[in-house]
This record gives sequence, structure tokens and C-alpha cells, in this order.
Amino acid sequence: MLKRTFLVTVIIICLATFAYFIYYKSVRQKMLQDIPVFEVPEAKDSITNTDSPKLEIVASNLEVPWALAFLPDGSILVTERSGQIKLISDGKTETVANINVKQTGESGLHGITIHLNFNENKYVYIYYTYSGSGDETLNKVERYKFENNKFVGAKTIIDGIPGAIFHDGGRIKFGPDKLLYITTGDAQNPSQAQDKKTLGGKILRLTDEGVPAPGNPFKNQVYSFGHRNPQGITWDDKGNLWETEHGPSGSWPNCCQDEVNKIEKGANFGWPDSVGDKILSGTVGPVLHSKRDIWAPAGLAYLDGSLYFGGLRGAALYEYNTREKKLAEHFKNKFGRIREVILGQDNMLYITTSNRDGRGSPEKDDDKIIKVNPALL
Ligand SMILES: [Ca+2]
Repeated sequence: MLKRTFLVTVIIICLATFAYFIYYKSVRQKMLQDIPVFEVPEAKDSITNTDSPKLEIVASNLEVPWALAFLPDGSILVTERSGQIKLISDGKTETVANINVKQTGESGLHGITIHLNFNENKYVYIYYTYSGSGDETLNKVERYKFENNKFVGAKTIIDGIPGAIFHDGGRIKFGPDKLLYITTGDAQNPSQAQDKKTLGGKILRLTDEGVPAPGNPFKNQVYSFGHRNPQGITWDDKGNLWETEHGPSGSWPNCCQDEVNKIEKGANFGWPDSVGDKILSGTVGPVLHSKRDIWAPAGLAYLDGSLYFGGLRGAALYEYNTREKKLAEHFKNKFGRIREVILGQDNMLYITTSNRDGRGSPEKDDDKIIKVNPALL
């Protein structure tokens, strides 16, 4: 009798899960059909916050787009984790480089950014994972010239950043001080985040030529330390550096608690000993964290008092209003996993899906770059 009750319960649970899955897929497909396809605007100056639609698809059928960089002419460079760099221009997508990356788990081609004087020097910087000697997994930043739609003249900016299947960091951006900031993960070796002499579990700061920035706190590349796997950085209108970072992935209390941090030069952000509200002496706690929820936060952008960041596991675009100290959730489960979030020259947010990264359920035209009008959120 007991056996039969158990069997019936199992069958009911299976049927309910299946029905929910079918319902969820059909609802999401319907929502996606309502979004217009992106058309390149005739004059950028004509865009205001009110005459751009809430959502536009900029590109589809991408493979785990990790980071975006905007060129002065309005075209977009996008990295795909498996090693391609694509150029999106006038509505067309073209592969312009194939980088020889080591793509396992989370590793591969990650960040991309252009030099502040790109108009003159055509420099583009990328961050990626590769195989060192033997089985060693490493990350590095390289600089190329992007001329005639080709990446030429590779120069190593920094090498020997510890890598692993997971926790490879990888966001790179120039700050308002014209210096290059690089986020690195602990490469599954948590204690190295506390070692100021290693490059793992850090935010690094270099000149555009790859020299440790003058004024760095420890006279090396390190700007801040005690990070687990920082995935997003941005600056607010006062020049403060903000960062998103994944919390631990064990079982409670050693899970969840994904972080948004306000970065201070030379500060210890606590990993692995300080987690969530447990903030040990000498370490700086997060401005907010996800408590028992999991965001798996990625790209980070700032506009008009709000920090916007993508949620991979959270499958949402999060908005933290720094003035009201309130967190909002946009597009929950609408697009699936959200990775990059970056502000365009048109003050629109550009977000990427990450449903083909092995942890999502991709639609047939995933992954996408979606332009979001923040004024209509
Ligand atoms: Ca922390």
C-alpha cells in the first residue's frame, strides 16, 4: 500500500514538473515575439530616453557572449567565450578574430575594452584563459590593433593570472583615471585571494602599457584583494569603483550571499573568511548581498544613481538604486541567464543572454544582445 502511494506521488510530481516546463517555455516564447528587431539609428544625437523603445534585439544566435565594447562609430565588438570576437555593425554580425583559448567550464574568452584613444591608436584589450606549459591553466590580457576589421600585432599586457575551470574573473575596463582595471578570480584556490603577492582573487590596476599603476597600494599590480570571483566593475558619477562578485557555492551558511562591493584602494574584501554579514576585522563587507538568494551577478553598469547588473542564476537584470538603497528585479526569467550589462554611448543599457553556457535552456535564436531603455524600466 505504502509502495503504491509513493509511486503515485512520484508520477504526480513528474507530470506537474513537465506541465510547468511546457507552460514556461510557451510564455517566454510569446514574450520574445513582441520585441522589435534593432535597427541602426540614423543619427545618434536623435536618441533621447523617451523615443527609444523599452527593448530591442541587437544581435541573435551568439554563443555565450561574455563582454561588449563600443567603437566610436557605434558598432559593437562582442567576445564569445569559446574564442570568437564578432563585430556587429549596421545590423550585420561578422567574426573578426578567433583567439586560441582554453574553454572548460567557465573559462575562455572573457573581457574586452578599447583604449581611450582608440581613434588614434586602434588598441583593443582582451582577457582570456589559455593552456600554459603542462596542464597549467592561466589567464592573460593582450592588446591588439583593430584595423581593417582584423586583430593584428598582439602584445601581452599581463600574463600569469591564475586560471581554473571555475573562478577566472575576467572583466577589464579603463577607469576615470585612464588606468586599466582587471578583475581576477581565486581560480578555486581561495587562500590566494588573501595573498597580496599573487594575481588571483584581486582587482588589478595597470597602465595602458601593462605596468603596475603608479600609486598602487602594494607597489605591484594589486589594487584590492580578498575577492572570490569578481565579474563586473563600473564607476559612479563621483568616480567610486563598484564591483559584483559571486558568493560561495556550498550549503548554507557557506552559500549564496552574492556581493555588490564599493571598492577602496588597498582594501581586503574578505574572501574566503568573511562571507555575507560575517565581516572579520580588517575586511570590508559588501554594500549589499543576496542573503539566501543566488544572483550569480555578472556585468555591471551605472546610470543616474542606479547600479545595473546581470544575474546568471538569478535570470534577471538587477537594479540597485544607490540613493534609495533599494534593489529591483527586471525581466525575471524573461530572457534566461543575463551576463553582460554595459552602458552604450547612447545611454542605453546593452545586456547579453548566456543560455548556451551549459547552465541555461536556450531558445533557438539564443544567445542575444538586447538593448534596454533604462528610462522605461
Ligand atoms: Ca567579500
